[in-house]
Amino acid sequence: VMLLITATAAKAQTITQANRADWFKEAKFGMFIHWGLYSVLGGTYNGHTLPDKSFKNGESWYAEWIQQRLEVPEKEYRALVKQFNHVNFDADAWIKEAKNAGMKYFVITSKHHDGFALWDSKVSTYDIASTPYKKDILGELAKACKKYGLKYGFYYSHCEDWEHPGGATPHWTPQKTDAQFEKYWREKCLPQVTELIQRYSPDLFWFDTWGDEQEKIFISDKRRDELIALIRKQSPKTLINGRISWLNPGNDIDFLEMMDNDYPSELQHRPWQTPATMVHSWGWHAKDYNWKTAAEMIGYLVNNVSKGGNYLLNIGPKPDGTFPPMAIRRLREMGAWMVTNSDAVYGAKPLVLKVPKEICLTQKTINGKQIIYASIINPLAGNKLSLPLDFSKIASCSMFDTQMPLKYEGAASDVTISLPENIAAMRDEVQVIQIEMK
Ligand code: FUL
Repeated sequence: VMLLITATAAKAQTITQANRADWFKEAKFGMFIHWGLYSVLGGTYNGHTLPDKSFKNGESWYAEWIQQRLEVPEKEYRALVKQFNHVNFDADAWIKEAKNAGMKYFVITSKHHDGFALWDSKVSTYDIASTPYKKDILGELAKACKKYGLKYGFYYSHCEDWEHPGGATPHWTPQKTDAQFEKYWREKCLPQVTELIQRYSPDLFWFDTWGDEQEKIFISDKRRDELIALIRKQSPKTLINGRISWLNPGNDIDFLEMMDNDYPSELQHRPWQTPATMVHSWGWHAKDYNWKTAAEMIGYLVNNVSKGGNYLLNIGPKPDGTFPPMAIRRLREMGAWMVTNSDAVYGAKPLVLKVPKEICLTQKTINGKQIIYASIINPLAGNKLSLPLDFSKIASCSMFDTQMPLKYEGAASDVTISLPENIAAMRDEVQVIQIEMK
């Protein structure tokens, strides 16, 4: 027993700033969920539908912003609590879809900007316990993540909170004073973050700011550090994202959060991820039919991995608690691609060479030999793939999934691989070329 205790203690002590994010760097692909009262409205209120685009005049018009964008009176929005009754919610089914798609972690909105808590919160009655549904959604998901081996994290809107009288609100609304915000911070934000840690022991916190004027005031470095310290003290394993302070994340965060749907074309020197949507909105918008294809999304995933980052792909579940069929089809298609091609993703490191952006390069070493994966994420003009590699060092080239050998020719730093004749017609699939070095 003593040994066990010591071993556990030793394990707990070994978590450091340097290694805390190790799992995250390997995970590459995660599922993001936006689910809350806004999902009940699905983008339409009182006969008005939000434009099915994410931005209008440079501002976000996402479905989860409906309360503010369509100016739903507070009383009416709050009454949605009584309609939150997702009878078909099945945590196991969600996480199984994530797992089969090849995802290694799962992040859900524990509280979005509207301020509604998706768990039974002791510091607010604006929570799941007040709904007819009542069940411990976050607990069931935690259990399912454990079962399927996924890491588990929470989005928590720590700056915007449209329910608490002191929480930040959008910049076009009257602003709170710092003293009011301080009250929100002490009464709701910090206690709720503590609740989430104590009840669910999350592997990750996804905080959210986007550089508004009021954020500069409300999320001061002091408050940022206070929140970080609170988490570190109670749960050293828990990762914290860069959006805890868009303007000044500081050095104590664990990974950078890119802008929404932003895919960098260069290697980043800290762990990072892109939060991305399958459509335009994050929360359910019944009329948002901007579904990206599975191939497009695989392309984003592969792009990010080749630049050292992750891809956190969002689904907005429907009001009955199920995923939209369009999302399920895409997840399964991505999963099917992963079955034959995931070697280019998992355990692979970026390879930095000067190549067109259609080509994403990763590499790994197997039995002492370097294997390069060149994923073609957008159709090339012809069937020739040119890479700045040394011809004399190449042992073989092939289509990765079928292992079909490919001819190649070239010189010291310029190799041309002949791909199948009509590969350019393959518009809806990401093809992986494998290059084995000597
Ligand atoms: C943004 C939020 O305002 C959106 O509603 C969404 O949660 C996205 C992931 O981050 O900043």
